[in-house]
Amino acid sequence: MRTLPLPLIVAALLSGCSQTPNPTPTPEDSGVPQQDSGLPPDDAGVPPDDAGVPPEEPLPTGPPVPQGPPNVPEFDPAFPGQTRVPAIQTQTPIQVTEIASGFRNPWAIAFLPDQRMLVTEKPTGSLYIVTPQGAKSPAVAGLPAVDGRGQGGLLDVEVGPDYAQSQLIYWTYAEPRQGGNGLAVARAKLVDGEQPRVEDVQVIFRMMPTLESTLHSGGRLVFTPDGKLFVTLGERSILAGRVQARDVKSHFGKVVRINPDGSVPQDNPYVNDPEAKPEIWSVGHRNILSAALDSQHRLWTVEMGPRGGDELNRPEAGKDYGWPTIGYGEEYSGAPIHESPRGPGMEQPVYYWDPVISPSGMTIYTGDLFPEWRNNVFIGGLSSQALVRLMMRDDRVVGEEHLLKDQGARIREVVQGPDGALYLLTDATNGKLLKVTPR
Ligand SMILES: [Ca+2]
Repeated sequence: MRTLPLPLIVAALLSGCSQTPNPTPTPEDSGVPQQDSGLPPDDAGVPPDDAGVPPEEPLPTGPPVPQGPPNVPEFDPAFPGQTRVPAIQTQTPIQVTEIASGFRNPWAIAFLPDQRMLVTEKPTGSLYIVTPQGAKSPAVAGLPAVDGRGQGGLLDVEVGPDYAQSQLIYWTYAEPRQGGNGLAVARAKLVDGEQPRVEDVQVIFRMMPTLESTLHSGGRLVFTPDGKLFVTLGERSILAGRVQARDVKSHFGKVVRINPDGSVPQDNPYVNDPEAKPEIWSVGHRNILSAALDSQHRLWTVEMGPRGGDELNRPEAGKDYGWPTIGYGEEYSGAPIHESPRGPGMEQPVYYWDPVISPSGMTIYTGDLFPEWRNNVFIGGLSSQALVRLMMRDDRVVGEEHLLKDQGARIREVVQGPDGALYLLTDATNGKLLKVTPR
């Protein structure tokens, strides 16, 4: 084996971490699914940074988290540890406190600098300001109408990186349009007070094309420290949308990267392709409902897959994540989707779940309240009714835990608060805002 001088090894490692634009052409004829996908669940996910499990500690061993048999046993993982890693158990006793309830299918939490929270309600299109003690404001006035059917509605919310100066907040929603609907990203100035409102609403991004579908809107927002904004976009679930997930002329099934004013960063991977939507960062996703950055500021996502095919990815610029051409899982009807879970020119997921967890929401823990959780990935689980915890090493999953099963709740959102606690939303007509601390 050839030995590289140390500087070359370092250079090679660094180049592997860089965001070099590297467009991967995506054939338009690929990935025609055999049938419509029916009614799927949702998606999301996020892994850790460079830290993870300290190298001197032994990796977890033993059986995986108890779960049913795989839906598609004929699909083998591409590498050891791509699914069903050993189960792990949190040692710190956990306390779950209800902060507030009465939210109609809440979707997202964002913390204001004074530790109050913005909370969105999906079907009603309402946004609330909630104190750490659970007092809820009247619905913030001035938000545009949403198409609140199905997986649409008011989705994510983020506080702008320059909020202290600008008071700008950002949100995603299913925008009613002539001929259908589509995800939009808006921003506005939040005006606080007895009756809070937003002013100067600007739509900074519109997912195109417009299509009539109530499913797979995507919608997670992630700001990066260099001032860019990632937006995750679903493929609308119906066949007419699914076939566009690897087509760079469409926003469906993509991660996009924009500036906070909606303009296109000039180092995006497809800016020099006249056929492509220039906002595109990565292609071939199904419905990403979880997204977060790691300590190296790299984006991680979890997407709602088909039956037996939820996947954790680390989307890189210009790469193709394969949907609907490759992937694990099958249609909810039981019909096959993919001939193979892998194929040339398409990325393998870091991890997949069969059966699915139905991911939504994601955070990578950096707090002090649970030292044993540091750099672990937390993902909300809808159908799995769990808070999914992943222990990572070297960008691979090495341990998995399904927390809070005793709550019997669909977990839509998980964020870390400024106090190091985890804050969750449950998906229900009487949805709750929960706080997780040591007991
Ligand atoms: Ca994939």
